[in-house]
Amino acid sequence: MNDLTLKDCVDRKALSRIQLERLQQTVTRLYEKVPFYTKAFDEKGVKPRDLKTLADLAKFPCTVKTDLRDHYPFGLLSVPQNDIVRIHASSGTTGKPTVVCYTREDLSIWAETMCRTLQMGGATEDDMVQVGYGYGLFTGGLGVHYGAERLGCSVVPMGGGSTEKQLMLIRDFGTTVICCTPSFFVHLIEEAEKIGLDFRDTKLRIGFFGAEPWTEEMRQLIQEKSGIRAYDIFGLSEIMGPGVSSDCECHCGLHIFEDHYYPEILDPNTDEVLPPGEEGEIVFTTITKKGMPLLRYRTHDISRLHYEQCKCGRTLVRMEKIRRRSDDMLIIRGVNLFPSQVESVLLPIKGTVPHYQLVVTRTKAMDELEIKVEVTPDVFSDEVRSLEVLRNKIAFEIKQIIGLSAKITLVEPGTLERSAGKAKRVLDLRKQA
Ligand code: DLL
Repeated sequence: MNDLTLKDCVDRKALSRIQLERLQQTVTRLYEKVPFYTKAFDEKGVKPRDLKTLADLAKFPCTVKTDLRDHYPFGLLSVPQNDIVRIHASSGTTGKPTVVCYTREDLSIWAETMCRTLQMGGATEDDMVQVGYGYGLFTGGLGVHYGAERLGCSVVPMGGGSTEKQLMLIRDFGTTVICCTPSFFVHLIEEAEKIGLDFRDTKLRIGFFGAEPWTEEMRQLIQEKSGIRAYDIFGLSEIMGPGVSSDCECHCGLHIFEDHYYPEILDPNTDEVLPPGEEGEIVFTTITKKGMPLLRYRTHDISRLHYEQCKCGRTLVRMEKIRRRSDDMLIIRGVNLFPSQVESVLLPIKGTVPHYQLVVTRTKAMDELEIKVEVTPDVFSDEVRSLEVLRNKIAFEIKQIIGLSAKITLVEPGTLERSAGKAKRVLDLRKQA
């Protein structure tokens, strides 16, 4: 066990002491250096000295995405601007991007937590890591890159997209670790099949997949089809980027690097802090960040926290895999639906491939759900009757498990748009009506 892995196994009492000390420093810093927080603390009637225990954090104000937008681009810095050595931004669907800034020390912590992520999945300095996340303002590429370099791996900064080249490098360079979105890796598997490349005949052995929700069913499918071990990696730009938490070989939740990112679960409706094990919105406070620390940042991601020690020996709290966001719930004819529920139903059904899209429309106040599903080439070339059987089976399962009647459209392999970044699973056309 090396020094960094030891950090994942620290005694929880000692960890709480470190967290409290770091939290106290963070609230003091925010109150003194960031006018937005000075005002927010005063409005809530709290002072940094009110944080005497970890539970006291609940008295402090939360931060939301629009706060970052309202202070675009550099209004939330807690250091002079020339201490900032890197800037990233996440592209919102509307308006200005959300900007995040890092000092040299922040980048070092980020590289450390990303390095711990890679180690958790069994990567070592002997690995060759192909970074298939986008470089640029998105945090995926550079975040993983510096973590892999910190570990001492040989890093291939491939970036997103360029399917053929990705496959060529995997084969020719002998890439052992790939990092990209799970949906893009599924695309790579399919394209590899087309050119007769079986990942089992390459050196590829581990994948770190994240930046979008993916199910346990998808993990199994990826592992079966490619022969590699698939790990979930979570993060968000506002907090740091990839490597806020990640799963270990037990796959029973993602360990949060709690010595840097302090988590809470809130009831999204009442904003109350929920006890361990209860489901709610995960909220993070950065406790070591200097450039742009954030207090109680509302992620909209829904999860649960489990504090019991993991079988892997790590003591770091585990957050359940994110299957949905509080803002991606579709309400169709009164039934609540999350895109990941559809994924869980579809994947075990033979003849389908893991590319699907939900199209929601409204005709005369009536919501309609169409699920477009790609099928395997053999099913598609089969007779009409077997397509009909498959369509009925999917419709039946969706109705049984989710409680919704949906129109199922089976489409030819390769028809749905592939993304090199985050997959677009939902087309909600009701808003445009
Ligand atoms: O997606 C950072 C990242 C890059 C994470 C590469 C992992 C790998 P943002 O673009 O700011 O940052 O998006 C953050 O993406 O709040 C979640 O909703 C979602 N997300 C990220 N990782 C996962 C995951 C990057 N493993 C938002 N599972 C988050 C589910 C994820 N959702």
